[in-house]
Amino acid sequence: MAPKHIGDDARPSSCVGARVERGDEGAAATTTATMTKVALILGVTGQTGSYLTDLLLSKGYIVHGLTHSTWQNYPERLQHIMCESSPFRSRFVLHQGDILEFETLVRILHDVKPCEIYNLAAQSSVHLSFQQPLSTVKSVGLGVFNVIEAIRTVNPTIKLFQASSSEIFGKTTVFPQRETTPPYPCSPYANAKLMAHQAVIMHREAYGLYAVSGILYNHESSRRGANFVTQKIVTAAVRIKHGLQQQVELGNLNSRRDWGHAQDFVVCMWKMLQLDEPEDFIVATGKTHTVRQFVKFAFKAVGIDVKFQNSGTEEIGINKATGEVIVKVDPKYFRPDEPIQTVGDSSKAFELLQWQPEIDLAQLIEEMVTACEWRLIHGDKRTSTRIRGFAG
Ligand code: F7E
Repeated sequence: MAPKHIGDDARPSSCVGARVERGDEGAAATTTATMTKVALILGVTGQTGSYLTDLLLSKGYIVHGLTHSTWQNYPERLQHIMCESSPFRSRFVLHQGDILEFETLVRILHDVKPCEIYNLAAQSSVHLSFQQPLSTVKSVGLGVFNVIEAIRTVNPTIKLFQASSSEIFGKTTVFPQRETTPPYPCSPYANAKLMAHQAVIMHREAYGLYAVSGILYNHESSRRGANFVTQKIVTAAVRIKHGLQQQVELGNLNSRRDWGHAQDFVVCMWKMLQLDEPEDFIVATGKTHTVRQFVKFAFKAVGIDVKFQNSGTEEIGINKATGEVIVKVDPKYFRPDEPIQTVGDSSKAFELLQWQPEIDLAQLIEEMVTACEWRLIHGDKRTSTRIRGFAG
């Protein structure tokens, strides 16, 4: 499928790096010309891709994004960039295609000449990976081989960021996990992510590529997809508050996750590509909470106190003020297996990148609730609410 370009006039003729040093013969002076950096984001229409786009545009980059989705209008999460009034529109180009199509990747790399590629493209639901293991392994595991081969074919100096996942640690008994913690994946998604993770290391060591993995822990925001537990809970809390829904059914309430904000995580991803030597990093908050705690916090944020009683599949959450059952457990949301707890130690990122998350869980929930309220009032369009605005 031929890639479709929106905003074709923004396509640059070249991009090899941020700065070019030129010796000025005769004048004995050196002129420093700054060239605009060009990045390619694979999986640009997802939550993380959209925040990364905001960040890179705010840093002056020309950003090309690849999405496999077909779209009628603008993708919702990129609407604030692609609308007529956006000052960033001329520096953003959207391409349509799949990372599993090698020819498409090679053609785009030839056309666009990126200096940085961020691979965020893949099926990202752990739950769905149990139902669709092969397609998950293809997009998550094989996709990165295609990207690396395209880089090797077109320009091996392109820097690659690969979105790895805390899911690779799976059933580890090491808490918190570090870059050196042995993996123990327990889902098709996690196995595929581990394959991609190892592929990055292997190609880096074998061919000297600048290819790195950020081991990303759960990262959420108002732009999170509805099928992930944080957005599901926040949306239910807001709808229950407004009388639009009576209760929410959830799966494993005991599961503990290290939840950060996607807007913080993209900063770390970018920093990872600015080093001289390629390194993998844990990207996490270091704090972990149960799904049950998240439920309590989210309902509290809309003014509802929840009390839990019973256990296992009989567990229920009750609105303390009214006595109504507003949370139930439905085993259909259980997974055949999953990590009991994820919590990451990102001290390496702090030491080498001076990165640490700035948005805590309370702020994250508040932002998600505000955005959800906004969507309820203004129809179902996703808001681009941000805590610290980058763009738009
Ligand atoms: O589940 C439990 C569920 O689907 C979080 C992806 O970005 O982060 C994400 O994967 C926890 C799990 O995210 C429901 O069992 C309970 O323990 O929001 P989630 P995830 O599976 O942790 C990692 C780092 C990634 O790499 C992934 O791409 O919540 N849970 N009840 C539920 N989860 C869902 N979805 N729905 C429920 O009703």
